[in-house]
Amino acid sequence: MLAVTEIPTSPIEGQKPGTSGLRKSTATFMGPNYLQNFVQSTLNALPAAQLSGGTLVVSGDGRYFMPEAVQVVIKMAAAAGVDRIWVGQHGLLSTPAVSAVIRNRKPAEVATDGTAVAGGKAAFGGFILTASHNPGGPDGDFGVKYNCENGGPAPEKITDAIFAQTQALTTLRVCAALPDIDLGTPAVHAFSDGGGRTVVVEVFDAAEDHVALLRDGVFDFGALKALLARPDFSMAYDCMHGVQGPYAVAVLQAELGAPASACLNAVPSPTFGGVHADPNLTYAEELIEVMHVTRLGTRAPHPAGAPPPPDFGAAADGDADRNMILGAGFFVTPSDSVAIITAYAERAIPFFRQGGAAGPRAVARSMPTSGALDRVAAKLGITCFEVPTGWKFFGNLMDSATPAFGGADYTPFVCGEESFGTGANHVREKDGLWAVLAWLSILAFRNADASVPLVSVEQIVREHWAEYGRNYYCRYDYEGVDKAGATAMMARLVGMVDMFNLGGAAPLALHGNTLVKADEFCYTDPVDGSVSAHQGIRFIFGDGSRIVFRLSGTGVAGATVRMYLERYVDGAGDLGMPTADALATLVAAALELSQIEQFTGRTEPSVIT
Ligand code: VG1
Ligand code: CO
Repeated sequence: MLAVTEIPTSPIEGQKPGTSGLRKSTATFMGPNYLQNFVQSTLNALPAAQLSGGTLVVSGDGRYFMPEAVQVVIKMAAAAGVDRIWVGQHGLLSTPAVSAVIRNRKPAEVATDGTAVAGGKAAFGGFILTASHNPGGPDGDFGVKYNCENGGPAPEKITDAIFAQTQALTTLRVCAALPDIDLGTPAVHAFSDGGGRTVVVEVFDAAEDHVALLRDGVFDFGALKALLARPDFSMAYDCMHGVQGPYAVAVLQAELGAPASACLNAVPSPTFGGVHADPNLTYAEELIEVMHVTRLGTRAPHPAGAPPPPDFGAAADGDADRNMILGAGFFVTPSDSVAIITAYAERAIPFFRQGGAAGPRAVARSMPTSGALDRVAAKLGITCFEVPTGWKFFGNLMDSATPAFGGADYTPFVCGEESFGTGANHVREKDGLWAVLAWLSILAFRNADASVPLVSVEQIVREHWAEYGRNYYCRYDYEGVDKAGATAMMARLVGMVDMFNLGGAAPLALHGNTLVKADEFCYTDPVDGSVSAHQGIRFIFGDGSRIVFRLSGTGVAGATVRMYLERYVDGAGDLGMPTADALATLVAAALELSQIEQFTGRTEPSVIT
């Protein structure tokens, strides 16, 4: 039953992991050996000592083709020497839950048929079958992320090794006789070859590890329960038909007593119900309507006779690592969200008081994320790291205190990205549910006295701006543009950066603003010294405003240009402008600077958020 079948194959072009995993159209992934080649290349890139007798996680976000892909990975992992394979029920695990499972789950000791299967190890890594915020379904995208033993996304040295394997692959190795596993029911399946080797496949409740971690190690569920019990408080969490549904139901309804109406679209669907499960102002259409927020993040007019919107709203992406936070008629930018969570962390979230800690010891944000977090860090007197886009760069900072690095201990730690990703070192992924519970914790902290009217999300954010100033912020995405045009545009911008730094006249239409710095962001990891170059082009102006350009590393068709805009106004300035007005001059400068219309043919971005 565990005999290994060798199947000849040949390299497939373009299997280079991007910002987070390999993403291609579903049709591409379903093509001959496409998934198999990538899985084999990943296994080949891992140390043999880890694979042999080791434990591996495989699950995904429920998208089309995922159940079949889970079975493929199980058979290939067994052939690579893995003795335990862990799968969430129905093949589901959110990305942060995979991280929690890798870090915390203990192996079962008895199989469902009574066979003793003691002696298993904790997991050394996991395959997450998801294209994350990309659309799903037969006409959408599929993807594979690989996470390492710390529970975090594979760093560049591993993804480079995987890519090298894809280019030289000759053989697939499969335990072809292993039956397909019934993923519908939690059970421990043991398969023996009669010669002393047993392979164990454990199917378990998808939510249990992650929920236990959040409940017992991070938040005060009692305080959250009290908030949700207030008759003047209501909330809506849009799971967008992705994998967050089972977790949102387990936490909000089962643990915290919220009504079923608090969870929208909470049953995972292979096509995400036909919506694009990306929690932003463009794609989370249903939620922004419920919350009375417009596509530009402003307050929508209250429809006559309609009930008031809930006090708190949130949305998740397909694999549930992202979050969008809304108040009634109010949008919280992800950059503000991570700053505000940090400001309240010590007071509102027990995790940040563990072991005598007085709040986070350090924070980090991706380069394009606004500087709102830096201001909170300065006030707290802690370091704020600026890393390239992509969660993998946060992991080393969180693990810095391990003996291998012998460095400073930066934990507890908060980090975030402008792209609706927020998290802490309780896992090594961004964690949408964590962000929602962090915001509920802030609300619970501010609203502990039920006899006083509710302090709203909007009030909390406005108070924060009054104290720290406001980083007006938005991002324009030009999705699926012609790749050659986008590349030429970026090359021209690099040329302008060079010219500026050589002291040449900056040929820039700056609308009255002075350019003080221009560069291509290059990051040297302070923990292991690894260097990541070409991480985005920055133009920084005299008043601290920034324009940043990057090409997406997660898009599938053509290229996606991201243009990030930021302007800081201090607490005494005008904090109440609509974002579009506050950034109008900067947007005009960015469009002229980049000539994006000439290069891509697009007059409008596809997403503004
Ligand atoms: C985007 C975001 C980035 C995020 C990445 C993965 O990458 O900008 O901040 O970490 O998606 O998110 P890019 O290269 O397209 O800009 V997920 O939720 O899709 O894993
Ligand atoms: Co995601």
